[in-house]
Amino acid sequence: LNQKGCVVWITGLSGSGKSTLACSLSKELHSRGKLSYVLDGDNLRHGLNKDLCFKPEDRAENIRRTGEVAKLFADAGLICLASLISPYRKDRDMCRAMMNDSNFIEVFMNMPLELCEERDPKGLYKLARAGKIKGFTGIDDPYEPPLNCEMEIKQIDGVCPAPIAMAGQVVSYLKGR
Ligand code: GGZ
Repeated sequence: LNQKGCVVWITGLSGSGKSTLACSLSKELHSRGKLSYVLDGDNLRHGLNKDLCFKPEDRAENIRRTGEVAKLFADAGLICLASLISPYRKDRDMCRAMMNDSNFIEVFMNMPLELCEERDPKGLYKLARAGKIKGFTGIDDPYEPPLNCEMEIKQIDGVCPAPIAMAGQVVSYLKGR
């Protein structure tokens, strides 16, 4: 296996396209003969992290556990793609601190809240606006954007890059390091 493991940590609001990027990136890496594994916040909350809710301590624990698992995958030589809102800077920095800094690539899905809310794939923003979900990130819970992330994905002239283009950006970055 001619590859060095690492963690690509994808952070951003609900509906910003984290899971879409992770999925597209995993396909792109596979087509290049690279082994990857996706750890998706929403999925992990059905198993490993099903005892956790969304208060700050629980989000911190969600991210800590996922970081530890991601590190194991990276140690095994895989490119681990972790897609979690991970709204708090200190939680993301804790994951970075768990591993060799050069093995942690933080990717910020920098999409405007308005876009995420308009997409609202699961209708959660609507529920949050109606007060039926409390502590929803971006509505009545904070999101702290990264200050020093390795990569940022954003709209160009108001247009969101296609998943394949976003994946291409990350692959180029990975190749360059
Ligand atoms: C944010 C919430 C909440 C609240 C449920 N705040 O877009 P989704 O629906 O499919 O993914 C979101 C998921 C967030 O899980 P994470 O593990 O990524 O969050 S964190 O990193 O903050 O621990 C969203 C759904 O769960 N969801 N309630 N209150 N997102």
